Order: sequence, then C-alpha cells, then structure tokens
Amino acid sequence: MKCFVNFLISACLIALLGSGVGCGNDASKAAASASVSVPVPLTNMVRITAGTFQRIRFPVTLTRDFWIGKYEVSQGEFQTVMGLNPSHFTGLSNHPVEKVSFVAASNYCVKVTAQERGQGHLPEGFEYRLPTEAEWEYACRAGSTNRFYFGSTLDGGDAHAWTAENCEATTHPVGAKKPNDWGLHDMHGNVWEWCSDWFEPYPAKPLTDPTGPATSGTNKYKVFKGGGWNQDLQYAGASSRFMMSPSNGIHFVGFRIVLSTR
Ligand SMILES: [Ca+2]
Repeated sequence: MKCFVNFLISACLIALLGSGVGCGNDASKAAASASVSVPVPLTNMVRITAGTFQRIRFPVTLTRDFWIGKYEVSQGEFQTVMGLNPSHFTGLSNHPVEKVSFVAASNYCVKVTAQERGQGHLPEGFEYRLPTEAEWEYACRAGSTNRFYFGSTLDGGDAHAWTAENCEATTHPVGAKKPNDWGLHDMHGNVWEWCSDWFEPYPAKPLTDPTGPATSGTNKYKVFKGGGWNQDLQYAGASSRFMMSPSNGIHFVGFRIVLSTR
C-alpha cells in the first residue's frame, strides 16, 4: 500500500513538473494501469498466513499466504458487481447472497478481479477466486483441531453460528455472530459456502496445497462447506462437506472470496 501511495505521489509530481497542470487525467490513467508489487486487497479481506492443519487423521499444508473475506458475500455486494440478485430471501442487502450457483459465484470473482486489476491493485498472477476446500477449512479452524473452531461440542454454537436451532428458517445479516480467532464471521452457519474443488472422497493421506480432482471425472458436483440456516449445527463442523452441481443455486448456499495467486 505504501509503495502504491508513493507511486501516486511520484506520478503527481511528474505531471506537475512536466505540464504545470498537476495530477490530471493522464497521471490518473497511468496510476490505474500501473502494476503493484503486493496486492491492495478489498476492504474486509483478512490475510491468512501459510501453515498446516490437521484434517481428521492427516496433515494438510498450505504453502502460500492468502486473503479471505471476513464475511460471506452479501446481497448488496453481489448486486453492485453483477447488477442482479439471485437470492430467495431477496431485498436484504446485508444478508448473504444465496441461491447463487457455483458458476455465478465464479463469475463474480472474475468481475471483481477485472475491476481491481483495472484499478492497479493486483500484481500479475493474483486474482479473486473461490477458496479451495483446504483453504476454506484452514481459515475456518483458525488453529483449532476441534470439530468447530469454538470447541468440540455443540456448546457455544448459538454465539457463533446461525443454524436451524436459532435462525427461524432464514438467513441473517453477515457478521452478526462472534468471529473465529482469525476474525472471520459465519464460517459455521448462515449460508453454506462454495469451494473450488470438484467433489470426491477426501484423500486419506498428507496433502500439500490440494485443489481437488483436476476434472470432475465421474463426479459432477462442486464442494460447499460450513453448514447453514437450513440444517442443525451438528452438520456445520469444519471438516463436514456437501456437494451440488455447479450450475445449480439453492437458498442455503452462498460463498466468500479469496485473494491469492492461482
Ligand atoms: Ca457460512
């Protein structure tokens, strides 16, 4: 960020000395097309440091830092970027967008990437995208080895998660429940969240930077994680997973975004 600010100041000085008209359109265009050495993330992106987590019996190692959304993507954010709102519980701008397909969620990431690249906020190779299943679970656990980031039993669920026990059969504003230790809200409950992996049985061995099967193969479904308003807390554990066709949207599945290299 500091480098980018310094660049802007330099661009203004060059324009001022060269033309005598200050930081005008030409300088602004030059700044917008400039590449930065580190990403300038959107507001409410939380940086996650690379590391290892224990997924049931085997370690999973992530070798690259990444940023992940502090909140699920809201209806208002989706409407602003895509110009439409597919949600079942419509007209609730601070609730998570739902009934959004994997394809539509991916398109949102592509459009945000294009916008941020146009603003000069992304170094070459960085993009907004859906999290891998491993990135999602690592971020959800926030260092915990328990079933939930808040513990190994259902106690404490009401403070941290909107699930069937407390949600009154609807979504709720993002961020209303307590976050995990890394500051992420609604990792358990509110809406389930799309991940980028094709679904197959999770490999029973140590893994490094897993991205799931390269292609769908015989499987035709994408993974989603974390439980939602439609089911009890017992189904919202950090390692639990479910799947659906990437072209389908349903009123209990939404997403959050990651900023990283591919
Ligand atoms: Ca969620």
